[in-house]
Amino acid sequence: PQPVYRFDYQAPAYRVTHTELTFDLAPTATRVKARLHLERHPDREGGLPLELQGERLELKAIALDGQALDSGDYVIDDKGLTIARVPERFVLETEVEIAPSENTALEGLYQSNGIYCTQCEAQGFRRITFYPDRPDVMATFSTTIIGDQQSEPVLLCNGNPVDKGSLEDGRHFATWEDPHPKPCYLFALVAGDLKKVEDHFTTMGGREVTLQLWVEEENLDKTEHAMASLKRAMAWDEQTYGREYDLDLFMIVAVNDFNMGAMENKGLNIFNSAAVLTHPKTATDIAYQRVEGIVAHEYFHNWSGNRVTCRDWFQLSLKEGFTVFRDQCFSADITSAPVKRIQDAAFFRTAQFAEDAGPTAHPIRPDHYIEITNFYTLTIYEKGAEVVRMLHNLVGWEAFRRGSDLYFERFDGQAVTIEDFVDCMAEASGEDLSQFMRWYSQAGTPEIDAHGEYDYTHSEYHLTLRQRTPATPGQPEKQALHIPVRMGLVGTKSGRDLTMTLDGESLGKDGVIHLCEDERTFVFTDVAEAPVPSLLRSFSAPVKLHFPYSREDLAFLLAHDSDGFNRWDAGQRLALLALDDLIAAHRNGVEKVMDTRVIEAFRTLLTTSTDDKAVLAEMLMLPSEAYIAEQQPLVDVDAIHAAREFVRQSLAVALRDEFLAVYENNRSQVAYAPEPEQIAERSLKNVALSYLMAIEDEQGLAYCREQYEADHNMTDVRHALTLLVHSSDEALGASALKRFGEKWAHDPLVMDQWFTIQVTRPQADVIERVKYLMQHPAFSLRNPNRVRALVGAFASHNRVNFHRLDGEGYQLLSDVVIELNRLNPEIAAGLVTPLTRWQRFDETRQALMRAQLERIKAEPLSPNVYEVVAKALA
Ligand code: HT7
Ligand code: ZN
Repeated sequence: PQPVYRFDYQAPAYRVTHTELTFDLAPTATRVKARLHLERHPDREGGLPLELQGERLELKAIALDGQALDSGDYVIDDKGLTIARVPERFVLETEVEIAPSENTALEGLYQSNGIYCTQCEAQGFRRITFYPDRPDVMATFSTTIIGDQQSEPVLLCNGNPVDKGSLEDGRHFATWEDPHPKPCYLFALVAGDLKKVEDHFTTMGGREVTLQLWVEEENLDKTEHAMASLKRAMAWDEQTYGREYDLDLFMIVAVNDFNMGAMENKGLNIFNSAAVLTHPKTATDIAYQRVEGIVAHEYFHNWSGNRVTCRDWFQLSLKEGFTVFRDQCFSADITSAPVKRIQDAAFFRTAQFAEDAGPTAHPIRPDHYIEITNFYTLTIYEKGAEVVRMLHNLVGWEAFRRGSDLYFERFDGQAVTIEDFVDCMAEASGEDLSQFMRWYSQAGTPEIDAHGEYDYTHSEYHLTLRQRTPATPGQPEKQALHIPVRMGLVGTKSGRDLTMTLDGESLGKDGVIHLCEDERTFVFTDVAEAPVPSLLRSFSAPVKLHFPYSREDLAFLLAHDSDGFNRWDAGQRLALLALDDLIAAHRNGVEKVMDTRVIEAFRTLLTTSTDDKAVLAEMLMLPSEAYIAEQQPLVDVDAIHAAREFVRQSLAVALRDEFLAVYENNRSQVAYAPEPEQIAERSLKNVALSYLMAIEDEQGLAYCREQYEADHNMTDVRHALTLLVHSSDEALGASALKRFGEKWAHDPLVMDQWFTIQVTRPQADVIERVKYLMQHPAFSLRNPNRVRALVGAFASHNRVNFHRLDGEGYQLLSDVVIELNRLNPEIAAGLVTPLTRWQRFDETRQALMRAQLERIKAEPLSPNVYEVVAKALA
């Protein structure tokens, strides 16, 4: 497969001003008629051939300006249709046949549980009809859908419904018009037996918008939270960004088979059912929060993505980075801002840092790709959002908002670039952002080596920061980035933030310093007492910060830092230092000894009263095995697991009574609501229960059983069941697990949780369990949620077993990847990721992982899997 290069961009030779589509639906023989109103692009010369993309389409008819074309007038190959000679302005009519029921890739038009639905981003529309399938071709659409009255009573499309009626043979039709020009990746169609819940929203301009949520009938009782989230998101976008919804109807449809979380099609968002359905008995707090975030994210795309879209797919982070930033701020505003930041940063530092350090590392704006669906990555989304966040912090909210207004106004209805966005921010703020732009082109995680010294004689604090970014594939040399470091100096005597003065200017007690060169020393004057620096507050830049903190420094920051994020981070760093020693001890066969400073720090946390239970719960969680591994030059999965277990158990033994008290004080059983205070209590209580179960404490076990049997809400039930099933005595959880599986056999989203709980068991027999569960009637390789819940969860969240020294875990994953490569290349390419991260394992594991990658590479591969595997082996 050939790569596409960013610098090869050219405006399209022809643009489409209006698109008329007619779908005559049938599972194996859907007919799609297209009437495209085309004209030469003003920036391109005349006489160029018309090139339309099209894949897996059977052409049935073709006419230009009403004249049927001869087979000699055009060429069709596996990429599309080319007509050598066309006029300056013309109408092209085509009719093709496609087979939605055979579409297992879930791109284009497919059937999910009998429901017809589409997924066109990034390049799925070319599986529907011949079209210039690129985001810079924006047209108005008029679509007629013909379906069976019985099996497809509901016929939905983008925009507004304008006509409907009955036809012969039990068929009926609906016509929709979308007045907003859009690229074809935002096209959507849904047809099937769906039921709706309806609500309304009055926009700030007084427009009455009908909101509809379409689901299968049995899920009607799981829609309340998504609808409430949508209304909150609509109000937030008006208040925060001045963005108003622009149609009379906004629809969300839930489907079972979906490759990602959801899709922002204009006026008709299509959602993975897991990203929209909730009920206290079936969904955890985390699922509720995820639904809220995704509903908001897709809604926010109506402006950041749809009204203003991307010129080409290299600009993907233009819409995704900005929209993730917007959804993060929304969630922070309606839940707990510090906890949201801690959770986002913890995830980012584990998963995006690993991506940036691996063979598929790429800039936020890549220069080339083979398969664009492989670039829906944490780098494009999450690092893109971090960069927008830095921009926001650099220019300040008011200038950022002016820049955002300018961007939406200047580029409304256009397909633009990342420069266009950053230029608006520069114009609105007057800042020179030219160096900042490097964040978009340079891959890899910058590392800052910092050290500081207090000069008692002159009352100065000297802080030196040096930046370096490790080489990444194709980018051996790196340039200095503009890194904003938010910080404070915490006085060791007072325990308070000291006022910072830099170059004669006051930075206040919490300020930002800018590292723009390779190295710089910042001299703070009038520093009245020796401080401990609190650096990179709120994770102000997506970098790794190394500072030679002593354990005493970290315990001090954990107790005194005014920044909640850095208090949490100090605890994580303290735990990591203790874990380092224990990992070494395990490897050297030396007796493990617990660092009492960690125990005392935890004791203080547990016994000091706090209003912020959510932050406390986060502080009591140890760094994950994946994050610990991220810090190690050579990953020893067994030592990491053993060390972390040792810390958990030591803390539980030493602080058993404190954990019990926390559990007992936080188990109110009020009616479930996904509200921040309740979520915080549940989270704190369940962290305490995890510690008690780490030592299988008798009282803890009794509480755990009680919590499971009380069946109050899924958060508590799932947590208790996980602890029982993951305990060393398998019998403890066996009966509960069986009953859970029987009770929820009818609910695929709950069965996903049942699969995940079992395959993340740390005990050694789990691989057999994974294989066994793959034969379970509730499992299907064709459903991405099932694959992620079972195989994905095993490979990513059961590190000791996936990395088993006999290579069985690797073999299992590659078997699945090979099979899935034929069915759903996009999911297969994502699933292979853990195998591609072989570089920091021991030689034996490296060889085993590479052998499986070679085995996969020897297969006839989709471009998706090929690209990932080839990079991993390069
Ligand atoms: N913009 C959407 C991306 C998406 C997608 C991409 C490739 C293949 C399938 C997909 N489904 C959705 C989702 C979003 O970021 O909002
Ligand atoms: Zn998005």
